[in-house]
Amino acid sequence: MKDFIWGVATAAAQIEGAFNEDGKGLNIWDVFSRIPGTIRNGDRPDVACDSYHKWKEDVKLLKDLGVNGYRYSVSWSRILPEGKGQINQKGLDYYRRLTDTLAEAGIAPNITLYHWDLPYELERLGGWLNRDVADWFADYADIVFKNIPNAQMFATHNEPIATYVGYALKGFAPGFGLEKYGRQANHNLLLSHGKAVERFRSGGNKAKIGIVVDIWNRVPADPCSEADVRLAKEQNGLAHGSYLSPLFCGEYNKYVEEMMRRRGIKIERQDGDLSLIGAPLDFYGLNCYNRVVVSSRPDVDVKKVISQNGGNFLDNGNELYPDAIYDALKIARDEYKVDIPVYITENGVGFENEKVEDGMIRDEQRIAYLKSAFESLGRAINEGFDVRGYFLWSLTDNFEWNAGYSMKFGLHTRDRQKKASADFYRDWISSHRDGRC
Ligand code: GCO
Repeated sequence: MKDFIWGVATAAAQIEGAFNEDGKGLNIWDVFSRIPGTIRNGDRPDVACDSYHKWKEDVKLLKDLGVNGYRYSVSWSRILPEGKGQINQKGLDYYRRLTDTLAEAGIAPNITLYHWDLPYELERLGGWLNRDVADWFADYADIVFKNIPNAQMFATHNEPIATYVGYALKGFAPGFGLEKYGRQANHNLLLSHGKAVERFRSGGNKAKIGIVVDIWNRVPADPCSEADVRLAKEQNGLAHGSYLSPLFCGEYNKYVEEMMRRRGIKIERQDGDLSLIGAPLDFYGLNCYNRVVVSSRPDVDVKKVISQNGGNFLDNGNELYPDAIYDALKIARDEYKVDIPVYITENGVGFENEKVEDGMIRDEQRIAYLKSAFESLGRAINEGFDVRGYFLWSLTDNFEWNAGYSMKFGLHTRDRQKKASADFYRDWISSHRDGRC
């Protein structure tokens, strides 16, 4: 396929550091990570990979890999320290320089507007629980659309479920724990997406716009058990269904509606919200790492079931399930009517320990994972799925949210030392330019 993109993906809060430099305002992860017990080893994103200062080194790594796309996010509070109002010109200039440099190097700039780092000043106003956030986001998005003209793709949001987790399950920033909050945050976030898309279209921007939703397909441990099948369906509905139904099917997900009715949860929605949320997009970004086998029976050891069925595991305990991407593409197309071009916007694997030999990190397990993912991707493309690109997570080890720096996903270390997988990916790209795997 002409113009297939082989890229890598990163996110501002995970790589940039410089958390309080050159006018940047705090975001909710800067603050959350300062609460004792939230992040493993008390790690903080303050410095991360120092990409704010070392972005040229990152571009060099991208060139060495031979990628023709780079997916990164811009930090809302670096551009608008208070989330709205006064623009921080130095922040905007940073992203403009990076984007222009990539474009000149023939590396398509693919910008995510929101990768979980809400400006803390907006959190103080209620954050994603305040319906006004949809307009604040649209205003911010518009500033980026107008000031970064060389971007080729924009995603409004990355994995909206992370915001749900931050408001309903305490696990992520800002750290609330009410289902009702999670559901309200979801709604306001989707609305912010719709309003940003509206602004993008009215501005006549020549780039493409989409959204990134992850799919971790829940599969019943016992496909003959009605309870397992029902559990898997419900979990899928409550997870990716929460987003894909309103975005692509023009309706709220039935499992979400059922759950809210059962639990007496009411949230604020207005007429017209759904049609804004469901506005046509240019692409769908699929983040896909693995499937999840679920059982309704607490006495069932899911790992055992997988092994008995011939499944394999990586050293980190993750299942090595080759068809995760293929299955997720099928779900998007068949269950949620996604009929626009798809980019795999994230795929990769993390380890706490990696083998070092003769001073080189021999991350063979990552290579095995990638090979099997590419095979599955190839099968999907051969069968006619309209996949236009693949972005590997991630360029360097980075701040992996609650896992801090202990979970490593990079083709390079944080100090930019190359791992064996970087050579593997470079060679893979050069022999599969056309996207055939
Ligand atoms: C994710 C995030 C990344 C993670 C990656 C590895 O979308 O979950 O986009 O920020 O670091 O997925 O867990």
